[in-house]
Amino acid sequence: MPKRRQAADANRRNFLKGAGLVGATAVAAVTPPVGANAFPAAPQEKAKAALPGPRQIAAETMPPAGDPVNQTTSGGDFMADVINSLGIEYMAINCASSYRGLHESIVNHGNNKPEIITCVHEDIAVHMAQGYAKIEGKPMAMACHGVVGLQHATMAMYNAWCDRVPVLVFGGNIMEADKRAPGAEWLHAGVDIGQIVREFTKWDDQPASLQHFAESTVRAYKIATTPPMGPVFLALDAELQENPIRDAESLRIPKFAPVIPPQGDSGAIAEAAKMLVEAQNPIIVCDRVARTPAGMANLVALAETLQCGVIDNAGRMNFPSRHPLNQSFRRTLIGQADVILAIEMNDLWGTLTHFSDRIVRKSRPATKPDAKIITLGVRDLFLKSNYQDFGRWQDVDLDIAGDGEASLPALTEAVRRLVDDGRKSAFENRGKKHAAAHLAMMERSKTDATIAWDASPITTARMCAEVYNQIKDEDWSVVGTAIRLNWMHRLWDFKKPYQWNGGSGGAGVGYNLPASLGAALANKKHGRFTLAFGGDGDFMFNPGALWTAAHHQIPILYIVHNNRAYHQEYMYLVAMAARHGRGVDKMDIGTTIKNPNIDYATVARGMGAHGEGPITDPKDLAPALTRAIAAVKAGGPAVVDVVTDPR
Ligand SMILES: Cc1ncc(C[n+]2csc(CCOP(=O)(O)OP(=O)(O)O)c2C)c(N)n1
Ligand SMILES: [Mg+2]
Repeated sequence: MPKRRQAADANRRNFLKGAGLVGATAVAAVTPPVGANAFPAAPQEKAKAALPGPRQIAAETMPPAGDPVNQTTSGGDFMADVINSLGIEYMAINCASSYRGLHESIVNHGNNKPEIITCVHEDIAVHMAQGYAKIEGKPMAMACHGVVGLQHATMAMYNAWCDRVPVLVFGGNIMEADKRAPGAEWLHAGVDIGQIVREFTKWDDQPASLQHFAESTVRAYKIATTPPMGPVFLALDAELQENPIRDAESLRIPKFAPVIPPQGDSGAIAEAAKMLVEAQNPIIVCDRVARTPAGMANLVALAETLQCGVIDNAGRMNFPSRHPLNQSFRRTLIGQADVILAIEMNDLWGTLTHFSDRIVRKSRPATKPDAKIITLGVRDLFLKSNYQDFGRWQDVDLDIAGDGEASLPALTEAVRRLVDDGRKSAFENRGKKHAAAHLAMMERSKTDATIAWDASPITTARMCAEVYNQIKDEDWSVVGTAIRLNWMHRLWDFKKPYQWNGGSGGAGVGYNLPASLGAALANKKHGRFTLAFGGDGDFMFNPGALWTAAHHQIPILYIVHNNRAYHQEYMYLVAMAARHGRGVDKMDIGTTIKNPNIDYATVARGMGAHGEGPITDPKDLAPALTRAIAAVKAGGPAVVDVVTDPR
């Protein structure tokens, strides 16, 4: 028997003897004499309490000091050093033996740095990283188990891919077949596990040595954070993690220098400036301009110099919601524009087209036939073939490859140089018209929001207004929320770079709750108040994220917009039925989440979070929010279930 096993065996036998469970004395101790109460039950209870728990068993499996198998180094230690060299704060994981070497190194050698965030599903871990990166401006890591954990991680990786967000995904694997234990280690290993996610990652590798790991991790970080950004994947060989380091002196952690994003060609920028300055009705449309806090300031500077309207698709916190030039809710301007500048657009064709599929699929341009279209962005610099997230082809007149945020100052300067006094006053007049229209839009929104104000269940407008009323004086950040809940952008005062972090990217449901949590994790150290709204359907994909929030004490106010349905899909079904004139009385089948109704507050409490609701009467909403906000301020998650549909 190997020395380690012998020692453990002896330890355990001694332990059992000591606990009175073996040998003659033990029998005497735990067996009361017949018919007597002389021996109380205490010795038995004591014995039960002393049964070996996981810590005891773990202690027994430690090799005795001086054992030849005792390792003083492991590849995992070096891997942890490499990961820490990149300043990665968190690693979200669902634990697994295929990366046990790295896991142990992080917690012991790295003293839990990066900090491990325990997740109950890999989809939660990746979505957390997606939400985090869009607030913190840098990636965090996640780790998962071979082919099975990675398969769970895929949809969140797809959302991050479509959203152009950097996430570092590590997946354990056992490359050498002769090293795999029978059973699960074979079931969870693959020849090329990166193949599972290759079509929606920017880069992947399976390092075969520690130096290879170091270089590939730094390379992966660099590729992930170079616009257009995206998730990357590294397979971690188990032997590499677990075995001693053989050639420590030859190992080197590579130096990371961030790539400076490319600016658009200066001639093309000058041409764009000329077209914009000479236009009568220029308009800016944008989606993912702001990468850093400078992004919003740069866009504001260009819009103010041109005094032109901005239509923001809100993939990032691009433009202040109450800026007079914000025309996001006046999309008719697209049809009036003679020059359209489209910056970092995700779906340009979709934005410049009227499309309907309610009766039959049909479309027509939203633009004037002679409108000139300029694009600026990195969207087309990195594409893949299978997944069709690039959207439909759009004809354009001037196509500038360059990072939007980085190129804006040069474009603004080029515009400024062309603005003479005559143009300046014409621009100011244009700006005044936009400002008046913006104000009118705000006033109309306020009036619209009062429609059915006292209705029960609660309108989404009232829900948003009640929430804003209670958080507006906090240093708030609303994250991970579907943009189609547009009352916030119509009414709230978004003006700081972290007050919004866009949507899911890939419209894969299950994003809102875990991604909000990742953003809340990033906001925590800045002392910001994080809140999010998520659908009931979305909530049920990943309710376990709340346990992570409670366990790691991540403060977040999470409002469940509970319409007891997959309402978007309900509406699609209604449209199908309308095509055939078949009536809509069966549309609940397969589209609703009722009978029984889910009690989200109870689910939340079961996960260790504060829970309020279900709230159907609008009068009950304000006090529930007050209690929930107090719970968030005490440091944890709180859920408020707001019922918005009678169903
Ligand atoms: C992973 C995934 N499954 C299914 C869908 C189809 N889908 C789109 S919206 C939606 C409803 C989501 O429900 P909820 O979060 O409650 O939002 P609601 O539409 O009710 O506002 C569904 C199921 C999807 N986009 N992604
Ligand atoms: Mg719903």
